[in-house]
Amino acid sequence: MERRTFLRIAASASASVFASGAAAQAPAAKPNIIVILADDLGYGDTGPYGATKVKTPNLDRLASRSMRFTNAYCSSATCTPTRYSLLTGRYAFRKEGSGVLPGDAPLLITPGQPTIASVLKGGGYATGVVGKWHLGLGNGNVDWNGVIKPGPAEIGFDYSFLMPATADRTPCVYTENDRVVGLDPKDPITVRYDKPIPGEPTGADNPGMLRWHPSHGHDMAIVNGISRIGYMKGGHAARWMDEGIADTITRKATNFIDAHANKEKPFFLYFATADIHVPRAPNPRFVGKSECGIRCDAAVQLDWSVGQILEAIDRNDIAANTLLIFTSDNGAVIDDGYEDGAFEDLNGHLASGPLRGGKYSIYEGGTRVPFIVNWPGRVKPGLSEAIVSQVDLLASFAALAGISIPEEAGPDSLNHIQTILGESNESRAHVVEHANILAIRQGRWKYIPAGGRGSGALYWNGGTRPANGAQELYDLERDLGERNNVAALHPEVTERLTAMLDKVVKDGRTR
Ligand code: NG6
Ligand code: CA
Repeated sequence: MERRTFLRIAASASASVFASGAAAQAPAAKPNIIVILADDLGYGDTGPYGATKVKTPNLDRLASRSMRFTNAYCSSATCTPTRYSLLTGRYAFRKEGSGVLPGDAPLLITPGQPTIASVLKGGGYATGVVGKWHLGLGNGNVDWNGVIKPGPAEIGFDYSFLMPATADRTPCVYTENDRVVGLDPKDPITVRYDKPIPGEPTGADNPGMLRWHPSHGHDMAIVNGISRIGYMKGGHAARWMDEGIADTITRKATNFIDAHANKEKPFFLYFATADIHVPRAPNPRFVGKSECGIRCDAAVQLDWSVGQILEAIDRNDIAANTLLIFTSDNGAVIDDGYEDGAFEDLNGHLASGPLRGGKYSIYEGGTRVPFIVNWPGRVKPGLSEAIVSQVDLLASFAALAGISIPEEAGPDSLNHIQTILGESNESRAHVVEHANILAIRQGRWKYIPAGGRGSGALYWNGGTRPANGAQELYDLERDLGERNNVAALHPEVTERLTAMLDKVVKDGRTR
């Protein structure tokens, strides 16, 4: 047996020993772990997943040295629920109120509920989160001028630098470790979502002040000539410049790597980019750098951010000891509320690649996402068609680092670390897809039950589904684009998958 093969088998054997909770026999590998979570990046938006009109050289280089997955899922077709599931290892459909949150929502994850951050921290990691949060902060009624708690610190992060909600929601400021950055106390911040703040211009009343007009919603507070969701007053010195967001948060992320590389503790960094979510206002140095408009220019900027992370890894010489995963929080959307030309400038670019639908949609384009796993020396470059899910990261990272997790942790998080590292082709037994209805994928089959609320205006690429639609069954091996509903031909399969989905829902957990 080759030495490398032996080492790999030995390493994975010890990982599963730890996962099963047996006595420690050898020190577990505790690599640094970096998760880069892009926002609204579609399955087909990058070079490694077939894009040609947008060049992503850093992701191409990364992918050429990584395991690239073609059947990887986020939990949900929007942001908040996916982030909840990723961090807690619990399907968000189980959590009431885990839909897209307003910017003044309280913290969605209960302090004490295990998260990837708290589990790894408990296992000796230094933990940090940088970028888009969108999981709520505080207990309701946040005072943005004081200490904002509970937040990331209460669920396991030693360090945080956040955009509290989304780029298109107020407050348009950063927080660092529980406080707004750069706030002038003489210009305090007020945020509200229920009604306008007297004296503050809104997009609805001042279209002449806007760079782009909203196409849906987004007609409240005006910040940098862009009207947002939510109202805001004050905090002028602290407000972000949209064109500088990628620079700012990428620098905070690489600062975290520089500060924690090669220290006694390994580190976990969760870097959540604002790209390529609306409003798409990339730095001028990226404008016009793609052949598919402003949305793709934002993808070029995202690729730059990834390149900066790779450079920080190289500069600190930690590649051999760093597991890096690049993925997205939901599928692609073209018009997500602003008339920014994204649709007009598509130029044939297929944001969802070969998949049907996109963000918000129950079809594959909603939740099947890029997933690139890099760990030089440990993860072999290649392609994996195994079904994997972000919800498994908690249990899988814990197993990798030799940390046993309590029974109640990550109720839907299964240890699939060997598949994630490309050492096994074993798929997750099934995966639930969550949009305005739940669907289930098992092996080649994708089943969407009858019913559901239906979906409307923002849907594209065949993503629309009528309210109370008929049941749908697709054979993804033959019909990746979900064009031929074969439910009527395979009643035994629809029955089996109906029962399977019911059980996942009723049991309250899958682990
Ligand atoms: C929707 C917004 C959309 C986007 C989304 C959240 C409207 C009409 N649409 O409600 O623009 O902000 O919420 O996106 O307001 S996510 O990626 O954070 O889930
Ligand atoms: Ca998103």
